[in-house]
Amino acid sequence: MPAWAAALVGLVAGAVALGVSWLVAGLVKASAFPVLVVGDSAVDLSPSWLKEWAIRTFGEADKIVLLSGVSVVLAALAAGIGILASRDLRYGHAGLAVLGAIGVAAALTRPGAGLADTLPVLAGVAAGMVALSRLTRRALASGSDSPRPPTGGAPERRPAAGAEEPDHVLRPSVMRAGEDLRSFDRRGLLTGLLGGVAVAGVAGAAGRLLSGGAEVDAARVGLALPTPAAPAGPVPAGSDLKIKGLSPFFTPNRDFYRVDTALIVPQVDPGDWTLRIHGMVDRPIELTFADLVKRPLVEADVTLCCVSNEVGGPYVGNARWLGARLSDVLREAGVRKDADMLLSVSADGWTCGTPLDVVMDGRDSLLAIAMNGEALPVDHGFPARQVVPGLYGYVSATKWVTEIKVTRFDRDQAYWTPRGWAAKGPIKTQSRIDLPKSGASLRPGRTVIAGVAWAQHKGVDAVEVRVDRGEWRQARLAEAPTADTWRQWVLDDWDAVPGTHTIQVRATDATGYTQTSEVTAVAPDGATGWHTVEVTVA
Ligand SMILES: Nc1nc2c(c(=O)[nH]1)N[C@H]1C(S)=C(S)[C@@H](COP(=O)(O)O)O[C@H]1N2
Ligand SMILES: [Mo]
Repeated sequence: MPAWAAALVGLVAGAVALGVSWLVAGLVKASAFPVLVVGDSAVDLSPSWLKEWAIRTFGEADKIVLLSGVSVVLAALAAGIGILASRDLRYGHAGLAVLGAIGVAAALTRPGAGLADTLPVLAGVAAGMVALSRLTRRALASGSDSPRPPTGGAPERRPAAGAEEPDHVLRPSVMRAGEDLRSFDRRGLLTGLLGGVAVAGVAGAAGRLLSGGAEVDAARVGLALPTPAAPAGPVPAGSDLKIKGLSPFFTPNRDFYRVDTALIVPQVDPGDWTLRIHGMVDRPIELTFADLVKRPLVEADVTLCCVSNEVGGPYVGNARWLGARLSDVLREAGVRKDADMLLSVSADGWTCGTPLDVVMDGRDSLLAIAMNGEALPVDHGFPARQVVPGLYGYVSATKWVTEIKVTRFDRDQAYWTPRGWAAKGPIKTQSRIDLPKSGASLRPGRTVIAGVAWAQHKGVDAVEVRVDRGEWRQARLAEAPTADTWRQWVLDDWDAVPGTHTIQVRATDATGYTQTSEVTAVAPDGATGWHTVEVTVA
């Protein structure tokens, strides 16, 4: 069999393996799909610098890039396995077994994994082996089934040298396969490959249907949001300056940044969801979604921010959240005096460590079920997530939260802590220039400079702007309903003259602290420095 055909056999056998494992993953647990499990493990095992580089370079496309990379590697391996199998089927099977072993190891080391999580890999490898042997045999079918070519006959039948071979023309199956590919059956291979692709496609599609995304979407859309017991106060009229190009006061859900370690978003049915609160408490609690929704719900406007947000970066957004007060639920459970940390766990096993004193100090720390007037989008934690004003997301904002263990920082560690991030993550006062955009070409004359600034739970008191390292000038601040949200700001009388210009911003919070000019990296506890943009005026 020529190498290209063997490689195709490998690719299709690989597709069958993945299709069948997707089907079985749909039956057992969608997140057990081997490609995702291996991708998840790769994310967890890769060093922090690599993860930071990936987030910096690919931004929110990092997951797509990772999965594409895994797919390319898998395709290359499958093609190689096909070539091995064409030499000796046992080599091909051994190759599949090695991939399967990697998949099983990855599946078993995921948080909360059980033996059932290995079924998709095992089924996929078995299906891949069957497909590989059948396709390889099919491709060689005419070689074994059709009459032997004359030159392959027994010595006594071999014609004398130079003699004609009259029966050659009577053997169409040999002609069909071509002179140099005597035992290779193109048509057998083609029908086999098509059959394999069909099996892979049907199994994969069934797996997709079974993995439950559709049901969860339906449950989400059908959810009636209760009226809040404590509605948010009216948003002051001047909170949104409505300047084109400036971040709106409320970030629409579809534009809200997304950061998490989930390669596929956990699909959690609110009918099955529970939240278990245990650990250093007097009375462990288990809440159903119905229990949560029945509680008096609070509305709060809170600006969420990621510790990985570079100065001037996009990982910050403001929303109106609706949820139950986390402190009330914890008080019912009876938190012990010596506890100082909440270790929350998501449906997919991610963990987050939140300082208990911050949650209990009276701020609007929520178990949120809605965002900007609709049920939480699945990407943002449906059916329930934490929101704590003033803490970076990695230490506070657990999405798809299913468990809260009351514990101590000296006893437990959350996901990011051993990976080089600070155990506690209060948000640093920051400001960003939205207008003009960095690198913009502007006309001379009066030009609007505008942006947002945040110092959650402290409040932004002042924003200053300077051009070409000249005098700092006070920007005009928009209103903000509470200290927990960002504030828009604007300086609308900059007289832009031709040339290149550097615009910088810095905020001062209500504690009197002014942003430092010192530039630090996002790790371990958030970037510092002044956002700086360069523009050209001509
Ligand atoms: N389950 C889960 N929740 C999570 C994370 C995660 O990886 N998994 N990432 C956190 C981080 S780092 C941030 S910044 C916020 C982002 O929330 P968003 O995606 O809704 O903007 O979610 C937090 N909650
Ligand atoms: Mo984050």
